[in-house]
Amino acid sequence: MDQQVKFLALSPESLPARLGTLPALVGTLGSNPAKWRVREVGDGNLNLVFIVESDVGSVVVKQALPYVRLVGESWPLPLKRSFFEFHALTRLGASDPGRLPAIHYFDEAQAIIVMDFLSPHIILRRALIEGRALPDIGRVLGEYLARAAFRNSDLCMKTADKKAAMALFAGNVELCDITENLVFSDPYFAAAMNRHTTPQLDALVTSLRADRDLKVAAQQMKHTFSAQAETLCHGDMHTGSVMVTEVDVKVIDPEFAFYGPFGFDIGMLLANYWMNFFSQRGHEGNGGREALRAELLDVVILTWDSFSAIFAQLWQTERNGILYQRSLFEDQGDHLGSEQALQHVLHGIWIDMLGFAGIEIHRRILGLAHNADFESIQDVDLRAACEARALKFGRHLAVNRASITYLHDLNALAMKLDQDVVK
Ligand code: SR1
Ligand code: MG
Repeated sequence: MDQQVKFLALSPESLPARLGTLPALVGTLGSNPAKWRVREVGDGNLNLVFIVESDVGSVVVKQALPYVRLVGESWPLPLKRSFFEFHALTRLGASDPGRLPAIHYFDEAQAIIVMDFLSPHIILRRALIEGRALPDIGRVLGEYLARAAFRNSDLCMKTADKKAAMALFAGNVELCDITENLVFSDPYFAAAMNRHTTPQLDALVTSLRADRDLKVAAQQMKHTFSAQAETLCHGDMHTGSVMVTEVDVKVIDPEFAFYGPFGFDIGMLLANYWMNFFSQRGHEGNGGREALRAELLDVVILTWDSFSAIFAQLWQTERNGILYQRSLFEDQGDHLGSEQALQHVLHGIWIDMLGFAGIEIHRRILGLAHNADFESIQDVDLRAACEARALKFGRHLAVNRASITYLHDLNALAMKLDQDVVK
């Protein structure tokens, strides 16, 4: 007899009956599920997300669907992404305690994760679009990204543990496949699911698809993504995967987790800051956004500075893995050699980070999955102008990444493009 439990999608109506006796939920919400209040709030591309509240507590219940929610049942997607999200939440959370929501319960067969309801947090992307003052995101996320990158890599882990971790996440094939296609390839040809602001961007899109240097750069980044298994990446580290209050920052949604390059997550995040920067002209309304624009560019610099500072600190204190062993450097009194090796590793991360950032900017404007920063600009001509500036900036990042030295120079270019009249 088939022992497999049939997958059933939750609904606000069925959730209390289905989960109402689980000790993990009862402990937080109380033992009378009839009094639980359930709302489905998922607005992402893939999953169901419920907020469950009672008079005594609250949780979030996230359930994967067997297809891509954004597209529908015509695009099946395995439920096992929930398994990878569970393990990524656990491992990334252990790398920087408190930075990811705590897990209350996991049901692999039903692809359900129950976790902390983050309140009064809001999605960082929304905060940026609304022009809210930013919490300490540059420092906090830069430090988080460094801890996660370093502590899940061969710089720190026992080699057997790192190889086992790579094997575990190697199964997240379908989610990597989404990134491999949607991020690195589809934007550069007439892929079926692409869309862009038309007709305003048509000429620019045509020129980007014919841009040999850009296409080679995109494929170099795809090569790095698929072949450089350096650390556990979140895999979808955009501003929609961060929740904030004025005093707290949380990272959510690591279902795209995989073993990949050190520079991937930080590159995706910087891309999303820069995209928000370029979108701000479309959100000014009655008030100017000069201060926020300047703050966003500062956040870019702070993110990298914090990342490299913590990475350097961990290099001194937690470098216990198989790479750049102390026996070759510090133990021989060769501190300069250790420093040279560190700078070499950071330089590689820097170049990859810029390349990934450029490609991420392109795919959010040319591919299937756009972002609200641009999409919510009602004036289509204005939106296209913002997008065009970002596309030009993204090309520069991707193609010239190896010869860029300073974020200040990039920020100056972003400001210049932002002030240009788009032809
Ligand atoms: C089909 S999924 C499209 C996008 O949504 C996710 O958030 C990832 O960014 C993915 O590329
Ligand atoms: Mg997500």
